[in-house]
Amino acid sequence: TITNNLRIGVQGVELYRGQNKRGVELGPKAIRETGIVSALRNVGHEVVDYGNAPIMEMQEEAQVKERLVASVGRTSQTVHESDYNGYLNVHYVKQVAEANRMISDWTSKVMRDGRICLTLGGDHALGIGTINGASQVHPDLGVLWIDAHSDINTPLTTGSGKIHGMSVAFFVQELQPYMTQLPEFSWVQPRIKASNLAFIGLRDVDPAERAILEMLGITAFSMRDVDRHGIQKVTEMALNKLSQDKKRPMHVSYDIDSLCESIVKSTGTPVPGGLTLREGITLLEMIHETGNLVSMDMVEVNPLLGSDLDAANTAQAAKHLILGAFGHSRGGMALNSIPKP
Ligand code: HAR
Ligand code: MN
Ligand code: MN
Ligand code: MN
Repeated sequence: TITNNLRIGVQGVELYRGQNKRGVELGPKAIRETGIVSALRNVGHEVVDYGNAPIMEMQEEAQVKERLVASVGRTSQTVHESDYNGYLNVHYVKQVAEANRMISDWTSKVMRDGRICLTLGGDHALGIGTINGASQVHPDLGVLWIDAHSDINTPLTTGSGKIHGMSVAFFVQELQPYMTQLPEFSWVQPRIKASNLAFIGLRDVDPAERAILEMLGITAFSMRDVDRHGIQKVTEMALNKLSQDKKRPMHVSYDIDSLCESIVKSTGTPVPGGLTLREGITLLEMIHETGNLVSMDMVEVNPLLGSDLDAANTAQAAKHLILGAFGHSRGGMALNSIPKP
C-alpha cells in the first residue's frame, strides 16, 4: 500500500573523487538548504537526518573548501588527476573505494532501522556504496538508473578515468567476468542481475558502454525513447521489465544531469536535450505509486558551477524530484494525509 507516513532516513555523502570538479561535495548542504527534510515531514513522513557520512578526507576537505569559498567567493577548479598504478587509468581508486565502503555500511544500517534511505550526493560513484548496502538488505533489489550517462564503463573501457562513469559496472553480476577486479573494491558484492537494472534518460553513451548494454541485454531508454513514447509509457515499460509481479524492492539512483542542461546548469557534465523537470517528477511519482521504493540517491548537484541562481535552481529541482518520489501531490494533499500538529 502507498502511504504518506513512511519512515525515511536521510544521509549526506560529500564524495567528489569520482570525478574532477570540486563543489559536488557541497551538494548535500545545498539540497538540505532547500528545506527538503521539513518538506518531507509536511507530506506526512517521519524523517531522521543522519547527517553526512563520516568520510574523513572528504569532510576535512569540504570544510577547507567552504572557508575558501567564504573568503574568495564562488570558485571551482579541476583537481589533480592521479593514475592507478601507472597502468590502469582509474583515478582516486583508494579514496573512492574507502568512501564507498563507509557509504555501504551507513546505507544498510539506515535500512535495517526500518527506513527508506535517501542519500544526498556527492558524485555518482556513491551509487556503488548505496546499492551494495541496499542489496545487502534486499538481495532481489531492482535498480533504476536515471541519467544522461550510462555510467557502465569498466576500468579498462573508461576514457576519462572517472569512477562516477563506472559505478554501474561494479554491481552488475554478469559483467564481472569482463571486469578488471580492483583489490580496493573487492568487498563489493555484485548482486544486481542485468535483468534487474534499467536506465532512463540516456543521451551520452560511449561506444564501449553501448556494447556492454547490448551484450547483457540491459533495458535502456534513451531520450529518443522518451520523445517517441512519452515519459509515462517509458516508465511503465521500465517498471514492467524490472518486476513482472510489481513486488521487487527498488533503488532509484537519480543523477540530476538526467534533466535538461537548460534547467540544470549546476552539475559537472550537463548534456542538452534531457528530461524536463515535469517529466522527472512524473517518473518519480510513478515510482512512489509502486510502493516499492526502498532507497534513493540524488546526485551530481554542484553548487559551485554556474551562477548563484543556477545553483539555487538546480537544488530546487532536486527538492521537487525528491518530493515526487515521496508522494507529494501536485494536485494538493488530501486532508487526512496532513500530519497533526
Ligand atoms: N562516459 C563518460 C566517462 O566514462 C562520462 C561519464 C560522465 N559523467 C556523469 N555520469 N555525470 O553520470 O567518463
Ligand atoms: Mn588520467
Ligand atoms: Mn551518473
Ligand atoms: Mn550523468
